[in-house]
Amino acid sequence: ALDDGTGYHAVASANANIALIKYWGKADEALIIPRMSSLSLTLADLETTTSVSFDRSGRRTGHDRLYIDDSEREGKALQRVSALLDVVRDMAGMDADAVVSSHNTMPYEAGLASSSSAFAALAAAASHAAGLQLDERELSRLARRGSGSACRSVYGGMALWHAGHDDASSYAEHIDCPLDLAIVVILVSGEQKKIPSREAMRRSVQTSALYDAWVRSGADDLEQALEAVKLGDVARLGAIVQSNSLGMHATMMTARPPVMYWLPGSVAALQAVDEVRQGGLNAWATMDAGPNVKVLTTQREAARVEHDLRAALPGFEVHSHVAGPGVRLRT
Ligand code: 2P0
Repeated sequence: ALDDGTGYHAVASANANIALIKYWGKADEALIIPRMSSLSLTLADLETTTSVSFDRSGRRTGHDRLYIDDSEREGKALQRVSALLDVVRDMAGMDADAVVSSHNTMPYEAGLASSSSAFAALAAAASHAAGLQLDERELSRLARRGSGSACRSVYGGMALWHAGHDDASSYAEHIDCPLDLAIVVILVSGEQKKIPSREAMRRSVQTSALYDAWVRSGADDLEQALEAVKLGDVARLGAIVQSNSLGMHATMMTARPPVMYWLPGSVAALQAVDEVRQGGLNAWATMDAGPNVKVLTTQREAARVEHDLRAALPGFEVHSHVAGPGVRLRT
């Protein structure tokens, strides 16, 4: 932390990650302990940079300030940031208001507004500004308190989030991957979703008759995905990834009331991915809490997959991403 005389300041960057084996549902809502372990790939280009300054000169007012892409935010966004800052203040035994400023550097209007990069960058900047020296596991646990998927963005490339059963045992770690994977994003819509993923997963857990079955098959999917990674078998990995995502969406569609993130363009994109794969390329679809389709492929094939998808889906933006770095402090 840099002490400029009035307070403590740090800046950190993190990249968004896409789950290959999904996290969908909490066992503990307050601590964000998931019902299942998950596996992800952190992506290049989709980056959040966040600065945190604790004001130690004035009296604590109990009000932090938050700026996202230079516009001040209040309400829910500020509440979630302040809640994570409270965890940090508690750990550091400090009581100071903070100013948080966050910039997203996305190469296009992503519609992938990911809390994963945001809370990983916030956890790193805030803990450092508070003078805490956390190791990667501790940082992953802290990021998890802000947003579950953020615990995986601490790491570059592939990460495995162990569900665990309490705060200490629920964290992510890096997984070595012999495959050079890439993700091609098909932008179906950049609009903000009407149902936040937090609410959507709660509804799936509480009301979908398929939920327990999905948790069981998810455990099996993870085991098989890790085996495929170890063997360097991208086709085997891709088939599991695609099926796992569809299973997650089945729990949403069977929730009451249902959660349906799919748009007509999502179905068109899924069909185009099938056609590209039938043309002989590795291309496996996965979807998150929104209408966009992400395609797992290899770095070697990414340009061709991108090209074929653009041809099949005129009017859709298509962008490919290689694996990106883990969280890092800036000076
Ligand atoms: C994932 N998603 O594994 C899953 C797949 C979306 C679909 O994690 O409530 O923002 O903050 O823990 O991490 C998105 O949910 O939710 C997510 P909280 P988060 O990437």
